[in-house]
Amino acid sequence: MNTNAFSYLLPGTGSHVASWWNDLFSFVMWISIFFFVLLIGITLAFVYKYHHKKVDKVIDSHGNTSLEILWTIVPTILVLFIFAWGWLVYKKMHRPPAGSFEVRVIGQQWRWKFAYNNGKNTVGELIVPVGKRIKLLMTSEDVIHSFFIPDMRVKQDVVPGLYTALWFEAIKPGEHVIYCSEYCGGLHSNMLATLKVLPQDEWLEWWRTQEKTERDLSIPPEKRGEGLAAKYACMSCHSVDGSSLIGPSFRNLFGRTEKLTSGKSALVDEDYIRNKILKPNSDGVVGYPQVMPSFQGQISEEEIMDIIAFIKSLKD
Ligand code: HEC
Ligand SMILES: [Cu+2]
Repeated sequence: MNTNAFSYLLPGTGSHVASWWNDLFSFVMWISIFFFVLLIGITLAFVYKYHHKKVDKVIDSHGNTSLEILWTIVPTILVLFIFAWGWLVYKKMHRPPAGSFEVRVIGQQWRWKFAYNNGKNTVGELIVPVGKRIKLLMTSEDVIHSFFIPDMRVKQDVVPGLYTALWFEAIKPGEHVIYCSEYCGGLHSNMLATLKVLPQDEWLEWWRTQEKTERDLSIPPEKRGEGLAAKYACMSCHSVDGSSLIGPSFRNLFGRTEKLTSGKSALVDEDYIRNKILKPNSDGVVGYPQVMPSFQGQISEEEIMDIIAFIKSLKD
């Protein structure tokens, strides 16, 4: 879509608002370049023209009214013009148009959760159809975050106890990165998500497929658990190969005795894992930050059992 001489300075262009924004940006850039060249050019020309080897008499100058009026009026008009243009683009990007498709966004240290009107939920992935106005209604469970999709040129604070909103309309299918752009704690930089823009028919198919509530019993539980650990993003903090990421590795975890921050020790059994998933910050493993989020209310007992089976299977 719409490219200009300064595209290489800008993120991708995912919406009409983004391309209007690009136009304004390049207008400001061209003006800056024009005046840079003009002013430096005049300065250099005068340096040359009035060099002391050429001119030995100092000219006594006391200002020039018409010049002063010119260089007051021209920049004033330009700046007001830029303001008006910026205001129009800002108005369009700021207010969600009526009839937009609504998705609720919940920020939590350190991930983005999305809730759709038909009961679907996703973590770390916002899935929308192309060519539809999407309104995001946003709040936070803990601290102030900021929801930022550079390719759409939209950014908005996400505040606990308050709803804020933003909107965009994607112009082509594809993927865009979503950032948290407000420092929100130790793992702020991990707080990424993906905006997936699907063609309308593909999106409808995704929208209509019922989330499997029945577990697929033809798959062994540890395999189901592996899928769930990926779905709930456990794997962004826990490895399966023995290496420590943000949390301890799942390899050879089951049956181990852990030292806890309270000074007690605990045997890693089924109950310990279940408790950790539901109430992680009560008493953590020594040597790790207490940053694991609670999955209370999001994960079912069956799913917890499958994840336990998965962790149990990771034994040498
Ligand atoms: C944001 C990172 C993060 C995510 C996501 C996360 N954890 Fe954790 N987890 C940790 C950290 C850090 C610890 C160690 C501190 C503690 O015990 O609270 C931990 C500890 C654990 C422990 C105890 C490990 C031990 O050595 O005793 C288990 C079990 C566990 N997590 C399971 C899970 C499961 C299952 C999920 C997904 C449903 C998950 N975690 C998601 C960060 C995370
Ligand atoms: Cu954040």
